[in-house]
Amino acid sequence: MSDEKQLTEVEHIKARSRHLRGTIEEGLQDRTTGALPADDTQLTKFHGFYQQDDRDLRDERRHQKLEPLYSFMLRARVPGGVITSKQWKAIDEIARNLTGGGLRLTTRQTFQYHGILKHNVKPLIQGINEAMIDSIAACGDVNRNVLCNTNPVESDLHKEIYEDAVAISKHLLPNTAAYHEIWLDKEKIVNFEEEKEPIYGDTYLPRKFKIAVAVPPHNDVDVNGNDLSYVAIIKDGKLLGYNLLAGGGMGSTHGETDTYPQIAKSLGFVDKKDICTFAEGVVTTQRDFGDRTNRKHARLKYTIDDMGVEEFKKHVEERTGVKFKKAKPFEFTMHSDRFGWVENADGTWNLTLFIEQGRILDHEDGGPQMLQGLLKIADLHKGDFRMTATQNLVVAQVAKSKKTKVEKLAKEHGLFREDASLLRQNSMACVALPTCTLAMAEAERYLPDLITKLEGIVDKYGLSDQPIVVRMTGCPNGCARPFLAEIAFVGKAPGKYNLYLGGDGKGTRLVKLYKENIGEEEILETLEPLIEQYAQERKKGEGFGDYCVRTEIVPPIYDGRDFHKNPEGFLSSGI
Ligand code: SRM
Ligand code: SF4
Repeated sequence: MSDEKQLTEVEHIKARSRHLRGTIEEGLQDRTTGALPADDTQLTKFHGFYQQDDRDLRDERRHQKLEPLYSFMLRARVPGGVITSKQWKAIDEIARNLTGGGLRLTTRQTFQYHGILKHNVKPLIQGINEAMIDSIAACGDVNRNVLCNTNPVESDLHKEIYEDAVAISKHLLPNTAAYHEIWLDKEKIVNFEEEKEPIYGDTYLPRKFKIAVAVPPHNDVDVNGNDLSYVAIIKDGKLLGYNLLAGGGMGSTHGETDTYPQIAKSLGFVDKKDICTFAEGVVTTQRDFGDRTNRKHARLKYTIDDMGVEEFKKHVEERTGVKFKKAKPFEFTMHSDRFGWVENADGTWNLTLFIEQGRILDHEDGGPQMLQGLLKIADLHKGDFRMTATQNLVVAQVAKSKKTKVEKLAKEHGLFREDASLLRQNSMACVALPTCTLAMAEAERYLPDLITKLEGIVDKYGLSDQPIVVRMTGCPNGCARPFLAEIAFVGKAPGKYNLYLGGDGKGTRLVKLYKENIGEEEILETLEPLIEQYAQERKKGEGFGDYCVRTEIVPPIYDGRDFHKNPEGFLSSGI
């Protein structure tokens, strides 16, 4: 347990928050500012929203002696990313009426609204709740949205696994009534001391916590970017149980080598009946042993690396009263979504749409009317929608008779992008500017242009049929999981990025820094000869990241503790 004196300020805010209530209600009433009191902005995360300001307008507002243009971003909690057509219509209406417009699909299978003014936060939360969607625990130091492989009805097994993901999510929800009191006007609990948080305790977790459920061979949920992952073990069409992996994560800080992205470590196999017991065991071990004195060292990956896997397992087993069994073999071969149509076991069809950087907008400049297109599809479609962990959208369980109409609508509204190259389809960027308070460089607004330039190079060397996983983030927090890509750009300063290479295209190996702090010209000058070499020298079926490792352009990194090391004999790895 951490020493009380050294606890971070956030720990104190949580402790005195009366289970996440703070003074959020009072702050909402204050119309003299568009902002909330600073302490409450830590607590609102647990309710699913962040205070932001438009960074494009900061200087102008400062010159005009105005406070920053504050608004809020709200993230919904949608385990496994499944939304009915009826719910889609409701979230669309809210986007039009109460936000800055549009929706943003995230890298964790949910959606965000941006640009919500303070007085609209409550009506918005009430609106999504009326549609049976909530935002509690979408952010904050608790377990967040549980990811699940996106084609859960492709077979009965997928459905069963999706239901397991939902069960884990429910089991780990905070118990506080604060959300219902503040946003849904439910009766207030008079004596909050009697309100118990049996899993989290009064100060919740030391840091955010993330869970994914994967169905091999698809690693579409990026198990290695999660604190805890369940990998379904299937034999002869039957779900035997899950291998558990723990301690994955992406966040790091430039120049601080004791922070690093990490690959999850194997804990062992657990029976299906024990999935929630083990989720609770891992979460409470992290609750009690995670570092509450330094938020940069507070994620589960550091708890496990400091304690050692065997010791960590021992603590979990003591709490659960159940032992881990020997991990069973599995293999991932795919990292990305499968675009286009796929038939389900029940004869219905799933259509995976490529939504570039997850942004769904009705463009003003005569560009695609994406929101409208999806609304029309939701009107006609009786199945559901599934958000993927790579910011794309599946129109799921489409009746065979509706396939042609759905496809036509998707094409007419820029949602079915047959022109998108494989490079583009496999690219992903985080939100970054203008809304993200932590962004050091552009990502979502810039990557599409950079991809166009990279497409030129890839085409020139005859590699347009080669999927290469390219990811960009505006800072090293890693929201688009760049450290698991084959080529990663991580923002350092406006227009400048660190270039990393060497992921394996399956999300099971980390990238390594290749060049630091470079702008577009140098990015293209660096990558072109490497891509040319790859085109000439690659082995059959060899991906770009694997080629970079085989030819020792970068060393292979399977443990984040090696992320900053520079082994001798490797070209440029010491940059
Ligand atoms: Fe993230 C913080 C956006 C997935 C690691 N992330 C943020 C904030 C809230 C900035 C802030 O704290 O003020 C960003 C809001 C930007 C905006 O304007 O919307 C933000 N993160 C996102 C999203 C929307 C990126 C996207 O383009 O889709 C993703 C929302 C996921 C969701 O629906 O829950 C998102 N963030 C991730 C992921 C990927 C994942 O979880 O699979 C990671 C890396 C995995 C991990 O957690 O290790 C990630 N976000 C972070 C971190 C670094 C955490 C760390 O361990 O150091 C921060 C900063 C922090 O927590 O202090 C952060
Ligand atoms: Fe913001 Fe950095 Fe996350 Fe991008 S990676 S959304 S810039 S915190």
